[in-house]
Amino acid sequence: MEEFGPNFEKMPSPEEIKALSETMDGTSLNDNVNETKSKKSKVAAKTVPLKYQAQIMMSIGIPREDVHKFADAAYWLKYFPPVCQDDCSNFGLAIDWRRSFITTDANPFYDSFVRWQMNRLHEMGKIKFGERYTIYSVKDGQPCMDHDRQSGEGLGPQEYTAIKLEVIELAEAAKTKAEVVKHTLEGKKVYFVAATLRPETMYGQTSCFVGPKIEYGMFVDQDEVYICTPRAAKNMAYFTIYGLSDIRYQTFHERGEIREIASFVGKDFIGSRVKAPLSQYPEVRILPMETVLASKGTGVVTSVPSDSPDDFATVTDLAKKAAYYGIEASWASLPPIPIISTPTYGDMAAPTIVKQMKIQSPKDTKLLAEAKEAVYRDGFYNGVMLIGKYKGEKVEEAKPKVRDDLLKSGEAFVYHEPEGLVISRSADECIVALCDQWYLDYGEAEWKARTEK
Ligand code: ZZB
Repeated sequence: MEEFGPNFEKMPSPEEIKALSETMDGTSLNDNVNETKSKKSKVAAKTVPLKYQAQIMMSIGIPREDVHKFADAAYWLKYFPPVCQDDCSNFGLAIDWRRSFITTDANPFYDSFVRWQMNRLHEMGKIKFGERYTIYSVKDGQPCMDHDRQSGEGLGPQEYTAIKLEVIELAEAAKTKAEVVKHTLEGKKVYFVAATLRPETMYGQTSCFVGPKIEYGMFVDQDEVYICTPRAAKNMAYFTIYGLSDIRYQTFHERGEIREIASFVGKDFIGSRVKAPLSQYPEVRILPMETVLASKGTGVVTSVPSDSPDDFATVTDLAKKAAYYGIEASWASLPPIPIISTPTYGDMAAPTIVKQMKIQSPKDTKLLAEAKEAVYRDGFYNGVMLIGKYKGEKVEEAKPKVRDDLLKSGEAFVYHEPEGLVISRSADECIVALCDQWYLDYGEAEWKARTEK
């Protein structure tokens, strides 16, 4: 125990840590040394900027002269189990340690058990290889799983449908900024890309929102140009794998290649005319929405005031204060279209609930969140389509069909991003990338049915 346990008496002095960091990259960590010393744990390693493994090890009390021993992977297995046992005993846990064992190939018995298990699963066709959407750090050039994260543990990829709204005419301010790239744009279609979880509501689009202060870019891919936030473009750039991917439904044919040809703020686009797929209106306008988050989706939000309380509150406000927002009232006044019938809120769920809850403005964020939840639940589980190819079908059934149609027609593509902010230990904001990997196919229906018998 003595030999392997952490020796807090021998904690490195601030000078030692400073000296170490300086020999490593010439920078100093002394501002954080005291804080580091008081948090001897993985948490400390995650919350203070310790850059090297050696520094993290010393911060948890491993003497400097022992750090080099960890270069041998087997030494980790020798060092940590007794420390862990000690901590458990100090907690007062009653554990029968006779049953403890190491679960790597350092233990030949356990290793042969895992080999047997893997070979069995392989024979049964349950071990597969292929492309999977994975949380990924571009800086590290590899997937970033829980242990590699500074924050965002437990978060996975979130899938959206990215709707392509073709530009008919850009607003003057955006046109001026795009003037210098006129030649690049020649012969290409330009699209605003809106991320949605509700593809079945696209029949009811009456406008499309951008955050007036948010930064957007124009990104080129072969014959098409996309307008979205740079953050979203970075995600889109990793949905393909060279030579392997089925790229029909993807953007950015070349992995990792992001070609931003012009940048804008949302305000530049206000008033632009676009074609919204499936909408009953032949064209709709780009309008401002203060509550659009730059950190979510593409930063472009298509507006369905019949079924989204946020959208209804925003267009109502915009129409009322058109002069203040510098828009024409008519741009925000296209009547909502009844697209889904719900038992609780009728054919115009969003206007109904906004009235019922007395929501006054888009700034009533708490009430709007409640309204959204209620309308979403009622629409998804109990709603029936009033329009389109799947008229009369339940929303739950129509949703994937409408989505497939949009993907097949090229009016949408699949978009993934992390469900929340994920930062790697190397301080990189992670994205979602399509990666080749081995995986266990436990979840599919036929397998479940067989094991449940
Ligand atoms: C069309 C639509 C029609 C939407 C509807 C909703 C509803 P959630 O569940 O909170 O993740 N959205 C997308 N990106 C942003 C952003 N950057 N900032 C603010 N809002 C954004 O919500 C997902 C929805 O949030 C998306 O689906 C999009 O609006 C919006 F009838 O697209 B939706 C009851 C909701 N109805």
